[in-house]
Amino acid sequence: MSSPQWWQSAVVYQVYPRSFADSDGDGVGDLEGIRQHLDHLSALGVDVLWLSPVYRSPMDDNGYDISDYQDIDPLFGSLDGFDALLADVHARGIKLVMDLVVNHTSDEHPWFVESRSSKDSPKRDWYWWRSAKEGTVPGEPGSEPTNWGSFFSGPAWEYDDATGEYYLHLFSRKQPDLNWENPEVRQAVYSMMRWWLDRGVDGFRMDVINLISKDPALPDGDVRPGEEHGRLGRFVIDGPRVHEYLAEMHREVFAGTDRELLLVGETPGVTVEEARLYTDPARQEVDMVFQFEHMQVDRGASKWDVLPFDMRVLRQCLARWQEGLADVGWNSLYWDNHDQPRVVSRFGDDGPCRVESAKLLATVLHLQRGTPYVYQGDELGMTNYPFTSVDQFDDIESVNYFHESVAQGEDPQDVLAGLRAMSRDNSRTPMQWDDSNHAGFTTGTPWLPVNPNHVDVNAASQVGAADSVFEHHRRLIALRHEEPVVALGDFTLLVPDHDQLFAFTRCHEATELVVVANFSGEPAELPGVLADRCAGAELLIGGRPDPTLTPWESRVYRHRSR
Ligand code: TEU
Repeated sequence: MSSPQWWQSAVVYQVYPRSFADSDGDGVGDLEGIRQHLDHLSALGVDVLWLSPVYRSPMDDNGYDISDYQDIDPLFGSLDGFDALLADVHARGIKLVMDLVVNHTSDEHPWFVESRSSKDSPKRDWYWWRSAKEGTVPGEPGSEPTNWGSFFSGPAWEYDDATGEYYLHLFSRKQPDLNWENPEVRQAVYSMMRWWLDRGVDGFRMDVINLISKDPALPDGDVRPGEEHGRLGRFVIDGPRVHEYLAEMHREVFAGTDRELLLVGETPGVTVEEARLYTDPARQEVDMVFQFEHMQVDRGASKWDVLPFDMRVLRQCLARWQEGLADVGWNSLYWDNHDQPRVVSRFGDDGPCRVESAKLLATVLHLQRGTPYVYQGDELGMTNYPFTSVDQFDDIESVNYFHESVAQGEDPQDVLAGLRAMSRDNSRTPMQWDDSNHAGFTTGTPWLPVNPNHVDVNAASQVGAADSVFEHHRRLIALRHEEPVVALGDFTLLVPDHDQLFAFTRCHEATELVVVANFSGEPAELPGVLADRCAGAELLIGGRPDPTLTPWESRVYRHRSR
């Protein structure tokens, strides 16, 4: 990378508006609630606020189904309220990035309503309409144009009586896929993006942006044993025209602006090789992408089939991404977001070592090469929710999966165990502000239950408390701002075969950081090679330079003038 970019030394904080702070007592978070809690973000020291969708939406997928891209849903506030929030965020020197969901719209978006109205509609081709498979009866099970299964269970095609054709939806049936092959669709999206930039937003987190180009032949997918539908990944992930579309978007929307913007693509299924293409600055597509490989290290046959966590697999995966994007492109670093369970419960210890393991995870996250994303509550070490029944879930993916699996004869308790570990609702329970009723999130009834551990795990008890997870995050964020090696240094994995330690160096000019993390509930001796590496260095983060690391202890050493 020629000259450093502002986002290399930036930290992003993701807010899931439904669950952050409710200002009006309806049990759902809103824009005014976010505005009232900006002190929290300033105290943490983050540079960018990414807002999950707040647009007008029927909320089938909590706002990832948009029916008006240029309005705010009344549940969250209004455009005026949005402008007020943006002004306050900017006044604090923080940027605001919007979620951009343009692989699909809501089925209630006027574009789709028109498209669905007749085969001759001028917007018919804005979505993927196809007739039933040849020789089948339209509308009957098995007549879908392809055998693809949707990410949210069931077929990826929905039959529409009005015109006797099917439309494609990779996600819920209320999220029809836009047809990016049609240049009018692309222009409509770009024009909407320019409208938001003109309003003052500082970039976009682009939802499933690597799914926008489909193989136009729409071939059937492989059906794995025990599965009802075919896999569609090969035909929609990193599809044939995706780089062309992103380069066009860049030219049409971002070229010529001298503003500091952040463009981050969410790219499930992306490989290192593809990520280099998306994020190579010379290609002018996006600044960085979210890869998913490290979110699959504990995954068996499906996302609900949870394997025991093995740090060595995680370490190898992350190191591969560090090395793969070392000379070209850039990494987004994340453990959590609104689609993942809580990392302390997943890769750490949400029992006795919750605080230590949350700090270790923060250390390893913030000090890799890339831009860190902190999801609301990560900075407090929030944990998974102790779900006991399917009625406690709200998420469409979780609920559909439960019913489909049970209908296929699976034991409801087994299905529930998978949901308890992996459901997206684990990270969507309300933000834990204090130990009061509903954790200070709402004065009403929260839309999802508050984790009972809010009496111990909350912001009020951590902000300003020396040994807290919050202060640890604050420290790491400040270090990135003060010390160029954090943003710019090379990454080298150390002791790659060690069973407990995840250790690496970051080097830039005359400075070297050595990061050592004991990813286990047992003490770990510092091996000779690491002890040598740390000898004579300043212990920047961590209690004592003992030869033994305590369970889940992490340390950061710094050498000057190496
Ligand atoms: O997620 C896309 C994605 O690939 C997954 O994380 C997905 O949500 C699911 O967990 C697959 O098992 C994005 C959004 O982040 C998610 O909230 C939306 O539901 C989805 O796109 C559709 O817009």
